[in-house]
Amino acid sequence: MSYKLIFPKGFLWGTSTSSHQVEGGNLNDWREWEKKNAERLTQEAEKNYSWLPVWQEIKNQAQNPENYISGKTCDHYHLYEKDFDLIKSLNNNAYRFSIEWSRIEPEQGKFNQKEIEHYKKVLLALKKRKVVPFVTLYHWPIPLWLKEKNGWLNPQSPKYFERYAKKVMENLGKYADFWITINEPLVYGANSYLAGKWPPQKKNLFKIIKVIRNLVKAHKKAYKIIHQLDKKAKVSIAKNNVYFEPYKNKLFNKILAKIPDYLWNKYFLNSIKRQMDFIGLNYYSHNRIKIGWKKPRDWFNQNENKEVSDMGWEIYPKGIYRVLKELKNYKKPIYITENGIADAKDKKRAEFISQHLKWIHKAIQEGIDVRGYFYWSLLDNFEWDKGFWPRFGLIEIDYKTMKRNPRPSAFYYAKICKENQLILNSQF
Ligand code: IFM
Repeated sequence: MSYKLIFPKGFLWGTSTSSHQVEGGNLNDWREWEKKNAERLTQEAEKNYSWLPVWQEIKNQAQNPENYISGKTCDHYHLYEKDFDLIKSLNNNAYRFSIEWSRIEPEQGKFNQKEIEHYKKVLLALKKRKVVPFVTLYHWPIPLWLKEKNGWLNPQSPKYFERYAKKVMENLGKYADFWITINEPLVYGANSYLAGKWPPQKKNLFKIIKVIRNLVKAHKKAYKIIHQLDKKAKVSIAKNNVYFEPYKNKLFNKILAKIPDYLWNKYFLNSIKRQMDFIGLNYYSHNRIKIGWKKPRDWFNQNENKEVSDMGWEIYPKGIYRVLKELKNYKKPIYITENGIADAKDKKRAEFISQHLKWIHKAIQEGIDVRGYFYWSLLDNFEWDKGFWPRFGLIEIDYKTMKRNPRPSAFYYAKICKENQLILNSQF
């Protein structure tokens, strides 16, 4: 017996990417950092990844410095038309991508018209294929001039961002309705200013607080200017929320779980709740909360995880439902702007997608206004400090030839997109 889960009419079905991860040839703080840190990351690979079930398969790549240099990545900058043909052939009706700030404003206050034209062509290429664009303005790397000025620690940074957003809107505003100002502000802040893992590798509580505050201000300013320039624009952020599960459902852990839930899931959204027209949700996994110190590598509790991705993240589809239930309180439409799995062999991806969609559908049935789903990612791409070995793509990339090869799960997802429904063999 099979069960049909039908999604609301007009539901958006898409995939997501970000500029630095797929375009190639960017000149920003990440590119500089990669060059300086590739050797170190190679040396640390065994310590960082030998606990992963896929270690034997990835170790050569993870111990090669080239893995950590984004370089041309997927060359999406030049091959976007080809990629959009694939999107179309896979029945997607939406696509989320980011504009690279360092291309648009390579020097402070000087804008590169040629690069603006590039993104105009990108947007027109989507329009031609009737694909709805979701445009992210900022997905982590910053221009070099801003890096020199202390990046997001600079009190002027929200103003700089506002000026950049204004320029983009003046030139590209009429080609898109959905705008995401900032991708995953907390993930960025935590890795760059608290864990010391990403550029500029700070470990300082005061700095992360400052950065997050500046990101809140930057969003608010951008929200205002976008609306001034386009009344019908829909603006938000893409927020990575985690389901913080109280370990063994114990009372103490339930109370404890409220702390990360507030700080990680709610603080930023609460701060901008009057400046968001929808919620962009990025969901990947959950985390069990219990008392006791954990080494960073235990943060995903791999000892208790049942099924994991290549990166060791537990596959926990019910978490998306839990997170959605909480987001209901904001009374805004929700788009899942990212959800995906690193799975080089493509053995788990189709099931990952269907199980998450099953829980999303349940949330919709219970009155939560979810209007779209974007799988992360369209293409295999550069996974930040981990480099190229994690493979999130529905489409496999051969980085030597740049050949695109849709995986079986891409066709599975294409069928769901086409029919606007998911067919399951068993009920809940
Ligand atoms: O690749 C990242 C993306 O840049 C932001 N969200 C999570 C993805 C997978 O780690």
